[in-house]
Amino acid sequence: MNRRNFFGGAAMTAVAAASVSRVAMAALPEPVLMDKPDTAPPLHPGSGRPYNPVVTLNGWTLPWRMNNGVKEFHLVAEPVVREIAPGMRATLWGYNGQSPGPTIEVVEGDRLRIFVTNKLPEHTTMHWHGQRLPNGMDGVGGLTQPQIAPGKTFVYEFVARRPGSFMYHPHADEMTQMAMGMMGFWVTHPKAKHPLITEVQRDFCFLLNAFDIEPGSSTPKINTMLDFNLWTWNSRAFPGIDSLNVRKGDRVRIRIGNLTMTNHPIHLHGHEFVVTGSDGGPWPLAARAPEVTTDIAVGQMRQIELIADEEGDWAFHCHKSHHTMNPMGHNVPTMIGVEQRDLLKKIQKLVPDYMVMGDKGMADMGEMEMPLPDNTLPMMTGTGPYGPLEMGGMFTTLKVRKTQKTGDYSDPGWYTQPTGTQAYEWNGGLDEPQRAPTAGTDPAAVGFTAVKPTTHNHL
Ligand SMILES: [Cu+2]
Repeated sequence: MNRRNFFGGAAMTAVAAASVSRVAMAALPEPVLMDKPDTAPPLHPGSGRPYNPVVTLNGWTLPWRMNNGVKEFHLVAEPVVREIAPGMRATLWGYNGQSPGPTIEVVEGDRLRIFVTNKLPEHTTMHWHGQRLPNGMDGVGGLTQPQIAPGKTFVYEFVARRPGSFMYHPHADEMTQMAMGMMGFWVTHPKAKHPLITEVQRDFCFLLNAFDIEPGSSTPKINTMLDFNLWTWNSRAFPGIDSLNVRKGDRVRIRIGNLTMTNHPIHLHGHEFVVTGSDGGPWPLAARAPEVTTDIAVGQMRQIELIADEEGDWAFHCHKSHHTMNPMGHNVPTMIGVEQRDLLKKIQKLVPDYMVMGDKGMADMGEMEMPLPDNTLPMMTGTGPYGPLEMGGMFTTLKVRKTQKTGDYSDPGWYTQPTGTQAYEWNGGLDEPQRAPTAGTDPAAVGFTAVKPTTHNHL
């Protein structure tokens, strides 16, 4: 965080009361900027109503100031450089130094004033997705307000009327501005105990987004509709996405919003979870059921909750297998089972560096040391304690540890399985597997031990 511009809740109130004149207090809150893509620790409120803060995966929460009982935030729309994962940086548009912008956390009933300054080369607006607010604060350029021209600042004022998980994004040249990374998370905490909102020990949030950036370049192709090559969580791709680190027994909430152009079935290993709410608010108990995967459609938000009672490093990812890959060619023919060796000799006479790919599958890609163009990521990457993970994109892990301290979000490293609890290689003898005979063959003649026919056996 930029220290020069840092004003947390309590610090801000003290400064405002002690030394700042009424004129200065009436001016804009100085924008707080972030220069790193790391997961920031939770920002505990120093002023206003108390709440349990969220942790934004590879993101941060925007500090505010209190001004005569109104919470004031300042968002600056601007070009940013975002590290997608170590080795690749993207030229995006975002807010306050990053894409996505900072998470805004408020409490039900809070009176809000949000300054939005446009430092982009074109106009923009801000739409507060899912909020109950006066129509003129809804941020749809041309419909509810004039556009915010470059260099101008607009003010949005409303009361946070209902608790839940929301997001913000422009409603101006939307296709371009969202494809460039303009979005952010919003959490409205309940002001008191709520019958449908459980207290949790860990509360994570992130947005699903996607970019199409040609290897060797850094600016997204904004006209892409479906064929994106970077599937990201908060503009980070595996192995750039931090793990979600929790203590065994914690109740964990994960809030997810989808601002891509397709749906994402989000899947967690080793635990069941319940969808407890969406941008529509907390769900009635009768609408909740145990799941291990939940589909999040475009423009939707889901809150999932689980008790993290199984120790280990549990994969947490989008179940569309192409979304756990980094840049790849989708037009490459499948070569499984194709004998390429004779062809290889002929090609290598012309192109000595030519490599045969994928005659046994694509797993070799996970450890292949191929020269890449500048500024892109390997298609399958990441290394775990037992070798290449062969993943990319929308993939990370939920790390559950007995030893993780309350309030500690740091990465505990890789899990060591207790002796006797890991899959192992079989070194004993193996009989030839029995296979069903083809029709018209005498089972005895091919060594097949006939199973006594039952009503379900049509052999
Ligand atoms: Cu997906």
